[in-house]
Amino acid sequence: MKPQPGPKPESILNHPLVKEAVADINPENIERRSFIPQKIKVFTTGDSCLEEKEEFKFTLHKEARRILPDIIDNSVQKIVDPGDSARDQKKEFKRKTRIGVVFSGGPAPGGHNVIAGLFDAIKSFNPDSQLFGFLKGPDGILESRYIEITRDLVDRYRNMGGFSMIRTGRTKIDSRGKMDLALQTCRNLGLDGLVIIGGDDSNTNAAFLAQHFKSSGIKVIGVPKTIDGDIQVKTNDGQTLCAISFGFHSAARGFSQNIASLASDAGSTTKYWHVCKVMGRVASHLTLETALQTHANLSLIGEELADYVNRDRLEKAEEGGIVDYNAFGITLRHLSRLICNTIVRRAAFGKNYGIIIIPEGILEFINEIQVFIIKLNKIIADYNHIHDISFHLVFPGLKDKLEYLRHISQGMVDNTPFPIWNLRDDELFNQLPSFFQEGLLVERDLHGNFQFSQVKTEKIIMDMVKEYLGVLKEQGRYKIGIDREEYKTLMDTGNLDLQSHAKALFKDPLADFLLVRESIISLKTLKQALVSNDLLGDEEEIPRPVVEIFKKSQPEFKTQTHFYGYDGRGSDPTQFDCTYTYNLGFTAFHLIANGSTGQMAAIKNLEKDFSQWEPIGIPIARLMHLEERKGRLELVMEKALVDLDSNAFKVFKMVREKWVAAKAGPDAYRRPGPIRFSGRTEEDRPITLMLSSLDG
Ligand code: FBP
Repeated sequence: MKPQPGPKPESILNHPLVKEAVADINPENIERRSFIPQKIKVFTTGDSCLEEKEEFKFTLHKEARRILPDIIDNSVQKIVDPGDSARDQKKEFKRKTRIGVVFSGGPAPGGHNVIAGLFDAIKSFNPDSQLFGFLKGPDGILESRYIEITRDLVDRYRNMGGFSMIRTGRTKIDSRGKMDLALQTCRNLGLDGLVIIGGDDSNTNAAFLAQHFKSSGIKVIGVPKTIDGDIQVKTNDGQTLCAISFGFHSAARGFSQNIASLASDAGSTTKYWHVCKVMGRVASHLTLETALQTHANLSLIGEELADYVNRDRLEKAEEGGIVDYNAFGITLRHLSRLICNTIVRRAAFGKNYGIIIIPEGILEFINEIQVFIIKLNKIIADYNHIHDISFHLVFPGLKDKLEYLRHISQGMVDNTPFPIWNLRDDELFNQLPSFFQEGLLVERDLHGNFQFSQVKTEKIIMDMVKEYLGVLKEQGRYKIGIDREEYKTLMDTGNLDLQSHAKALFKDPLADFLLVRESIISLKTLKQALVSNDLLGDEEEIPRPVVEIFKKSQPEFKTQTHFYGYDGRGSDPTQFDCTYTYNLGFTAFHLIANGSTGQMAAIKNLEKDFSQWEPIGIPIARLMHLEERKGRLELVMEKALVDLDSNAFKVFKMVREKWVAAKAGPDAYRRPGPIRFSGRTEEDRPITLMLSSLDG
């Protein structure tokens, strides 16, 4: 039969199925965009007023009082229903308002919903009110590049990941000149308020702008964004006001889904250790959450490692009546030993595979490396400052940079008796592999932060692990345990006596997983063991099944490395982040409408059920401390690190041995599944938050 002609090439694109197949959106996106998150009750009743919550206290930094005098006395403000009698007097809400919004720093899922919340709030009081989005981050403010945000635009991005609606950037508005420019743009636009959606540095910027804008009457409000989860606010007496920044949950879920899939691959092929570096510039919150989500075999928490004490070393020193300061804090070498320990223990039960999670910022917690980072920060910043030209422009290659460091160490640049980079630093630095030296010298970001994402941390650690495993293998201490049943089956094929051979070959001949004796590390030593146990004559060949068993016991350590960061940062938000951010948008609007400035919009009780959420404003100036930036101490909002006393960490510590699964039987991996929109398929808040809600 003659084949029927298909549709003509030009008309095939009009076929409904083809149209659907090549469309830019799919049913999941449509469902996402049409989802309207729940609003906190106070936002459903109309206008609001603020309750000053003087009872929440913080330790003030005197530098903050000096630099931010007009906002330092702000208190925590709770957004409450004014009650029917007061409602009509709140004309401010109905007034035609103009607000500007900007994304600052790395993307975090949920950002578009902050804008959607702001938009819905502003329009609900007066449809003529306007929202403007500054393009490509703070540069948009400085260069007066913005768009008016319309309903169409908002509807396209509701509940969708990324920051692509108005894009983002990392420029810091850090000089008087830049602040004047920013003020001019906001004045020209006739803004009543500016909302800065960003991380710790951007919220710091929001406070500085609030101070600078104070007399103009333009309000500045920050919104806690960052997947890193390091914006968390507690009062002096430990009450949680902001449990986590937005985007954290979605990013952690995105990473966890990928890591869980790797676990399933690893458990199937049993040949790779998957090494997963997970974002988080400094704090290990994302690693902790991902560990709880996936039950990876080994998850390193930087904050715990910083607290590390080498007990053996300490005891030895105490016996000798001395103090060994090197016993405190962890070194790269010691860290690699800890990782090897887990690998060797699992191998003993036939599991020469697994999952390791390494936080991106782990180097910050390793003494020897942290010292290098701080010293290099200062050297680079001083150079830029003194010469008014970028260090990286003048010394583009590694060789040039190393040469400059050598000059410093020899006192040729700074001839004080204590140069910041001494001969010992130079010697130690030169022992590092060049890829790692390059990483440590990488250009700092615009806020002066070390760019951990640019360093192959996992490579330096895993190279040391591989080297030490090689030593352990030579010493016969790294071996794969043989399943007893497998041993029996193999020996039966050669009609060999099980018990006498087991006695000669294995450490514990009665164990379920049989470990070949440490002394047997080659075919030669294997033969010696058989001969000395009268199981083989000098001239005889080793029986094939025994050779097979020996080969099976010899591990080959193979790794695959993965970096999880940009993918999770761009993922679509979870329902938790959708709802959280939508309400943050409302919070930011209500703070501005009530005349607040220098506050960070936040939701109290986020770690609890939605019915208990409370919108508040937190005084940013009161969260500041001094931190090293660009080689100098600067006033910035304090980052929250993993709290080793939190329930989340304590639970992790108590159950992690189970996840190592160094025993017979299956692994304990958990599959959290993808971020979905329909059905009850994901938990309603991060696991770390759920556990923290149990904190006293
Ligand atoms: P923010 O603090 O701006 O939210 O960014 C966090 C982060 O995603 C870190 O986890 C990561 O180290 C860094 O950004 C990477 O930045 P870049 O986009 O410059 O590569």
